[in-house]
Amino acid sequence: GDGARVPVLVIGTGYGGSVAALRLAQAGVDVHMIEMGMAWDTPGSDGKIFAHTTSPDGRSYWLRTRTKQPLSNFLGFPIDKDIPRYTGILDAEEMGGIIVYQGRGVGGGSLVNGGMAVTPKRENFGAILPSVNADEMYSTYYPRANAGLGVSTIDPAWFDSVDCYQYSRVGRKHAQRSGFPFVFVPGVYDWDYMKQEAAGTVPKSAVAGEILYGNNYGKKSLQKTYIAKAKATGKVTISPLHKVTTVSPASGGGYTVVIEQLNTSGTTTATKSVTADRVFFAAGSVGTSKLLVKLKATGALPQLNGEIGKGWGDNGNVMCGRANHMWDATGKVQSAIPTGGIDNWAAGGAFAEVAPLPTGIETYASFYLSITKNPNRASFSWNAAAGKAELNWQTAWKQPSIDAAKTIFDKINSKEGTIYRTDLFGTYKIWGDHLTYHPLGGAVLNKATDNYGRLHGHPGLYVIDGSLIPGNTSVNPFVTITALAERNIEKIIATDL
Ligand code: FAE
Repeated sequence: GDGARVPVLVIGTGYGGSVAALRLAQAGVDVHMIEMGMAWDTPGSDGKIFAHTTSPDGRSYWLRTRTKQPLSNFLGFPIDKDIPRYTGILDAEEMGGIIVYQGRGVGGGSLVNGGMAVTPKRENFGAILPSVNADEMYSTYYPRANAGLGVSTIDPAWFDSVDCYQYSRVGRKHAQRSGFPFVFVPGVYDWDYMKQEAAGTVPKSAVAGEILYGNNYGKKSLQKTYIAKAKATGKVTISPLHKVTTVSPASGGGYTVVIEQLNTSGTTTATKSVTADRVFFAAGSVGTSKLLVKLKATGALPQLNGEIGKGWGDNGNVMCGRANHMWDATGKVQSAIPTGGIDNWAAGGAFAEVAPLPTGIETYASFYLSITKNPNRASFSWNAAAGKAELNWQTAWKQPSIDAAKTIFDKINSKEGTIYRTDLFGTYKIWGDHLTYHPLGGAVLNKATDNYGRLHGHPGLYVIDGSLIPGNTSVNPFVTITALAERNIEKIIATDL
């Protein structure tokens, strides 16, 4: 409540925040988590907590009156539609030259994401987090993160036989015919549950195509893993629909945190002030960067260093579709959880996931999200006149990603005698180069912070989310975010508390 004093306040309930909360609570510390999004624990009038992918409603978007679907078009026709303005689950945040998709709610990105849980190849780790001891990460913290998240890999025999992964098998065939390695991508979906979905014995989630706006059943979001364990300690409380706006040194030590309570229309209904001995910034790459840039520029945290807001990247995300021949149907039933990827990182700088197009009809399309080696980095700065933080990403900076993705798909198209789809992102537009699902950086480890996430200049302030990672992880990021958080919180508990 207003005026309270807490030992630890965590801003955000995504991967970094959930790891911090669990480990601190297990060490005996009381933790208060502040989350701007909703709790996502109560069914709507249709009996479901989350809206379906193909019928978005107010629950689907964060404070928008019209959907902003990543695939904006189908057969060239725009598919966005009007929805009620509501504190929904997916934020399509327009940051100048790029739309940054993020989860909103208790569980952060784990609510909306594809659940692909990928540990980078060891040989790539030095380029991802150069100041971190890779031996420790691969022997201790990646295994700890994978265990905590409940990561496992699909049964290959089932993959080979089931209708809902026909799209992925077509992707494998085309990759292999062009000489690219196809790899299974581990995930946090409950594969046994998915088998029952496919058999028709339980309510369907992934097999019904639920993705982006939440999975009603089989996905192990953070609500079911780290956050469930954290709550079970009895030492963690969570305030949903509360947004942190300011953190500044308190006169008697610790930090004063100003928090706005929101209603489901996004209107502030109360402003509260809490004092915390320690504050963990876990608002995600964009959320943490925006807060820190503002707090430095406005003088609330004047000792933050010049690295704040820098080193931001999009993990090289770029999407595309290919039009298959009639004999390469991808299936009208497609599991929303991708489970395969094409690895051309070493030769071409691209790792491409074979993604579903869960439209419910046969599209003869193969769809891909590529993660590429894009060297461009943007930074956040404070626009005092507008009263907001801005990102200087340029649309043209996606070109290296397109070039990297083409090392895979130009070759496959040439081998198969196929072409790119031009109807998914507009009219005659091949590349989905306007967005990212994987914002990273803005408070980079060992630059804006020390080598464990302690912010320079203000003892007791920490960063513990994707903003620590300088722009690229070579694969999907959440396992690395979780593993780094496990490493850092272990050190912080051992030495700071
Ligand atoms: P994050 O999970 O974003 O959590 C931050 C939390 O802080 C959010 O709940 C915010 O609402 C909250 N917040 C922000 N500002 C404030 C504030 N001022 N006050 C209070 N609360 C605040 O951060 N990654 C993978 O590895 N595999 C995938 O398959 C995958 N698929 C994805 C699909 C989609 C559609 C999207 C959007 C993302 C996907 N990602 C995937 C990315 C992944 O979800 C993301 O990297 C992590 O969620 C980032 O974790 P953080 O802890 O940094």
